[in-house]
Amino acid sequence: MKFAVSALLAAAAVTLAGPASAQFAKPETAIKYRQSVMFVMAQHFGRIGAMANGKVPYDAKAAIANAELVATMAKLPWPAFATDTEKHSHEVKPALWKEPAKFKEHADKLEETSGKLLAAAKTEKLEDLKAAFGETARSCKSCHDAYRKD
Ligand code: ASC
Repeated sequence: MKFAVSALLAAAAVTLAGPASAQFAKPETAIKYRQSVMFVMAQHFGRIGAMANGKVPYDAKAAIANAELVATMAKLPWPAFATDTEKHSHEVKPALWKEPAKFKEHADKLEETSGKLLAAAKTEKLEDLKAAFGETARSCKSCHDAYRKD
């Protein structure tokens, strides 16, 4: 299992450095894919945030269902930041392609924190959910601050 996970991570790292054609029909498809993933992830993350911030009543089952989706979506965007999407990307700072190791640290951090978010949701304790939501939100923000133009 450990081997399978590291093999997958190694494959992801290689894909990130390569062209979109490794997985997508064309660079524009990769961009649409990663934006769609981020959009869906934000919807489900936002539903957890609404509970964490007391805007909607805490519902442990809904929190778990949304956290499962966030944790799954968090694994998906990275190969879609393929090198040949750079010249089509108007929303990304060029630093992303100049420092792939740093970008991968951010990606790994989101996968880690969203995994913790799911574990926290499963404790069915609102306090755990709040803390893990905050930690995950900080990992979203630090990557956006580093690489997203706005
Ligand atoms: C969201 C969303 C983001 C992050 C970020 C966290 O729900 O759309 O980009 O959380 O705001 O700081």
